[in-house]
Amino acid sequence: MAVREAVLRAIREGQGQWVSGEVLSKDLNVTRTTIWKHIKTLQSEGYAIESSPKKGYRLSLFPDILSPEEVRAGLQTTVFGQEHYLYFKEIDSTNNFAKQLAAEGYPEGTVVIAESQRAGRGRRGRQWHSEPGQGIFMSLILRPSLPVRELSRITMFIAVAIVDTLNQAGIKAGIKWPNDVLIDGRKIAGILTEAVTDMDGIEYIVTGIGLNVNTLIEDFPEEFRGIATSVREEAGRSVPRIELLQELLQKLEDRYQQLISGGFNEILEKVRSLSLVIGHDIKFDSVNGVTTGRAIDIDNNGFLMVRDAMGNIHHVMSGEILFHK
Ligand code: BT5
Repeated sequence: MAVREAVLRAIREGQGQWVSGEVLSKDLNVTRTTIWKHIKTLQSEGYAIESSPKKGYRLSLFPDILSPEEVRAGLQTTVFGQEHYLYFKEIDSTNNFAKQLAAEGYPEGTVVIAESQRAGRGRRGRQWHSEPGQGIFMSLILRPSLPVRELSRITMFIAVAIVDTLNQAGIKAGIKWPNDVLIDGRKIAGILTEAVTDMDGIEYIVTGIGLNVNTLIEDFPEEFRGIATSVREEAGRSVPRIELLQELLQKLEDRYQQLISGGFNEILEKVRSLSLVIGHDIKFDSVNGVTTGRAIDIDNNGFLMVRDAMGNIHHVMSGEILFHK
């Protein structure tokens, strides 16, 4: 057997454990430098082999990279992520890029994915922390024929699809209207929906999802450590992102189909049942500035219904919810 095959076989048989370079060189009767050269070649071919001067070599069993080859291989969706799946090791923001693509005419179902973002965005210019290689940072182009007033329905179906995906991984989560997915008060995912509209309605929508997958609490910037969580923290083990993303794209497509075929009521019911806001006293932005009231329901357009101290009902389209009690 050629040395190359023997090296590959030995580290494969190591099943993710370290295999010492010294042992390899003795077993194969070649110098350690020869082993090292073969490892280099294998790495350049794409094998995820780690090397450590003390421990030797280790082949990562799950190369957990969200490249089109890896993700599309088991993707069962009809449209989402199939024909147009744009993948970046690093980008400023997947939403920014997807907006450019949408303006150029890229179709519904186009997906932009990045392993890391230099300028991941939340709403109102806030930052989204994108731990390199540890999360799902994606944007999806949609072109629904919805009236502009129903735009909030988009963020709702996305939130439900994220919760569906987490459920599948054995994790229960709730929705903090309008765009946060939380577990025990900590944020696991955020949604950023941006739309371009004209007189006739919605021209296109780019909806961005940031989902913390394998980030450990200590890897978040200090200011987010008390408010953020991840799939890994909740499940107690690291989770292959490829499968999670395939599942997410499927759930997104299923829920979107439901939405555009007249099934928003079921989505709304689900949002109501998962809502962490309904029934709570909250502060919210209104035309009069910040007002307090009790969140009582979510209406048919996806607006939050809040009753203020005077008994007036406000239909809040978007905004910041601060829990009051
Ligand atoms: C959001 O905004 O929650 C929307 C986040 C959307 C991110 C995705 S990633 C792919 C796509 N490309 C982009 O550039 N963006 C989208 P907002 O509700 O404004 O929440 C932002 C707040 O969440 C921050 O001010 C922090 O408090 C918190 N935060 C930031 N990064 C976080 C993280 N990784 N996990 C949990 N919380 C985080």
